[in-house]
Amino acid sequence: MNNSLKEIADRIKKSDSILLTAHILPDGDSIGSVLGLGLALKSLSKKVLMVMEDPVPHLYHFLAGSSKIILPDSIKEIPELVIFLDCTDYSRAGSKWYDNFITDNVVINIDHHISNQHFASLNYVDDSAAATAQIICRLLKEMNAPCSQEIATALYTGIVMDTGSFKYQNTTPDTLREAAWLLEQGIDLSFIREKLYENKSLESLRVLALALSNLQVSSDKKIAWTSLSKQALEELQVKPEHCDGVVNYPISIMGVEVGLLFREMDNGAVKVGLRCRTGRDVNKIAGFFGGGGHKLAAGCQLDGPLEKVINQVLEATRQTLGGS
Ligand SMILES: [Mn+2]
Repeated sequence: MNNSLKEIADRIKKSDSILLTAHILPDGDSIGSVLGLGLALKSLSKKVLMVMEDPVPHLYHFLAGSSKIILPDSIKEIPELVIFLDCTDYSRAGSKWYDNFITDNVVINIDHHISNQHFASLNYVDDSAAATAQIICRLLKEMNAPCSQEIATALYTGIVMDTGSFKYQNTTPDTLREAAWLLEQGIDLSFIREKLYENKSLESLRVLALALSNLQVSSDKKIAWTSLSKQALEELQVKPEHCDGVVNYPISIMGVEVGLLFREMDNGAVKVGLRCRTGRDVNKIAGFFGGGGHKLAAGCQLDGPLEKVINQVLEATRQTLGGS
């Protein structure tokens, strides 16, 4: 059962010290939501603790306040109120560091995932929202909280990242209305675009070049895949994070229905990233190998060697596509 946004707003207004957290392996929406709400509450003179179990990725360091997000080890006092953002359940925020805070405290859960467990004392889950940041926009208006350019930039980043720059199916008229409201707060689109999309490392482009040169397509042109061997990655002297986003290239070829990326890791295991077009389901393929994700984007991990894994996953993919 959902509480109303007004109930959530009233509870927040009553609290002086508030801890905000979001899921592990933070993304644009979790960070944007924590910063957007966190900075707004600070400007209302609340004592705010922003906590995440994993560090903020370099990509999001441009967001004001990102250096104020702390690791659980640095928490020194127990807050009055704990708010979980973009988390389907407690465990999404990490490994139990929050146990001390959730037993006697009021906990608020604000999220947009359909699988949310309504785990808190007060819950606001809207699965029609494209991003948790979109819900935070509504909450700020409900609270009459100020939305500075810095707050708006964080929330806009959350919406942009969860909608693939307004390309994904989750983009609704309401998503665009909240984005429009953020634009009205004076955000600088050129600044955000440069930071998010024109800020790549040379290493990441070198990895992409390697992946594209290894690109292969099945004889029926429905499956495209590429691989990054441990040896080749070592020669380029790159880190795993430099491989982010490469998985989206095989599926971008005209007519291809499933795109795959095989990356050999230091320990010899192979990470497989799977992408497909609407109507197909790579979650099933990943699940077959003990992995998972969503219909259109999933992942799994298999024991090497690389060539064996490529053959196994290609075979499973061919079967899923119907004997092609
Ligand atoms: Mn999200």
